[in-house]
Amino acid sequence: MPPLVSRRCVLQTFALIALTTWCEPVRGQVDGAPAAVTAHRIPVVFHTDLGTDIDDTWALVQILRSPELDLKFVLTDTGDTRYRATIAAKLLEIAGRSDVAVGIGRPSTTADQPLNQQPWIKGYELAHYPGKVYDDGVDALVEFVMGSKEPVTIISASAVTSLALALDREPRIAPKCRFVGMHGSIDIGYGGGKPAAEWNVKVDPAALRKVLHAPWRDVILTPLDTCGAVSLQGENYHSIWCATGDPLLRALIENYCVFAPRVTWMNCDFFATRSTTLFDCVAVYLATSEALVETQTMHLRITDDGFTVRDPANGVTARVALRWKDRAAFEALLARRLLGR
Ligand SMILES: [Ca+2]
Repeated sequence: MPPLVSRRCVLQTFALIALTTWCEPVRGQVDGAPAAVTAHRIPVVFHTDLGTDIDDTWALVQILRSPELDLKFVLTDTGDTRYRATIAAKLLEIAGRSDVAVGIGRPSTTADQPLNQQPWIKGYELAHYPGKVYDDGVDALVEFVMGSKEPVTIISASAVTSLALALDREPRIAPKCRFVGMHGSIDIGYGGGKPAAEWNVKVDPAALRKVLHAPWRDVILTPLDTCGAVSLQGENYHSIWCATGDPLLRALIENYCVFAPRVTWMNCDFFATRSTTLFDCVAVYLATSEALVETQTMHLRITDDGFTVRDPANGVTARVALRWKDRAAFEALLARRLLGR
């Protein structure tokens, strides 16, 4: 038996045991409503490639559990966008949030995008989602933004092919939105290494160039320099792993258990004790606060091979969360948020 198959079998068995012998249920919040509702909640679009890496799933739950944010619309992007929309719809339905519209972005075949959460949506029909599903998610996004009475925050956790398309169809969406993105790598790359061609840039650099040049109300990015260092471990993770009485967190951990044996770019044999890197969760945080990061206004050039390099003369202006003031505080906050505390 090839080693990869063997590893997958062991992990699948472990994941199945974990799912069936989970910790005691934790009582408490059992729906998707935030723990507290602030006076003004920010209308949010979540732009996502949910279903390849698992961090988008964490980020979607984080949005649903952030009392400052009012999720209105999910737009899927890159690869099999219908598959991604199906995961979003099933999660939203479990959260009791089928008031959120789901838009299917433009599908693409340009990058290898494994469907690591496919078993979780087996038997779930997107057509049966009680909320709105738009086959042309790009048009629906434009319509939503143009019809919004107040500014919208786009939390982008994906390559931006469909957002660039939306700007082509209706450039006036930009001044109505704030753009918060998980994109780039300035001084630090994956695993703390040297600057890298970050995935969300590398998949479609021309689209990101177009998006960053648009006249948004504000642009703030979390590159790998900040988001690449975040994960939940110890009690922060354990409390979520054990929250089996909470349907949304249970769905999150189910997805993680499905993902772990299938992911090909790491040996995810640690899923019972910690999360993977939660890149996209930092973008969600930046939509609510910047208190725990140091930001810098920078001029960035997007290279054709997916790098984001400083270029004071010709770069596009963006605010960048370049360093943490207190990453541990963020991770503790993230755990509390996910738990609805
Ligand atoms: Ca993502």
